[in-house]
Amino acid sequence: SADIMKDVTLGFGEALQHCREESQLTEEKLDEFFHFWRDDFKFEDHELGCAIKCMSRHFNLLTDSHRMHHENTDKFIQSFPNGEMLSKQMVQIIHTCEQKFDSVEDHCWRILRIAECFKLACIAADIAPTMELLMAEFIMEAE
Ligand code: M21
Repeated sequence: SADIMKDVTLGFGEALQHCREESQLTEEKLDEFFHFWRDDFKFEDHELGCAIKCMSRHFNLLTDSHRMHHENTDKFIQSFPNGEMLSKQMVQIIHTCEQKFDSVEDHCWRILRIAECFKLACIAADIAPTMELLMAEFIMEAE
């Protein structure tokens, strides 16, 4: 399942180029989205939350109230090889994280907290991809 998450991360990360301008995220702050899974990745910048919001919207994964669109998110994850094995679990993790931070009114801040919560829950559930796996695939795609 680390392999599935690798594909979902790289697929989701493709929206980054569309969202740099809107989110005002500088190249240095997030040169590649797969750094999301690094141990030292920092969930500090408001713009990062805005970028993830924009990327989610790019794939139509948000409702009008900027919450996860369950059906679209499930379909998005299922669009990756073996995604159906992980889609229910991922949607559940994100939903649980959403509830935890529901009182945060600012969309970018709330989504940033949800993203951090999602990462930690994936590591705990042993479905996070390894950096080695992500790097190898990223380099292959670039070649
Ligand atoms: C699947 C690979 C990376 C995904 C990272 C971001 C996931 C963060 C989830 C935020 C969802 C926002 C929901 C809004 O309530």
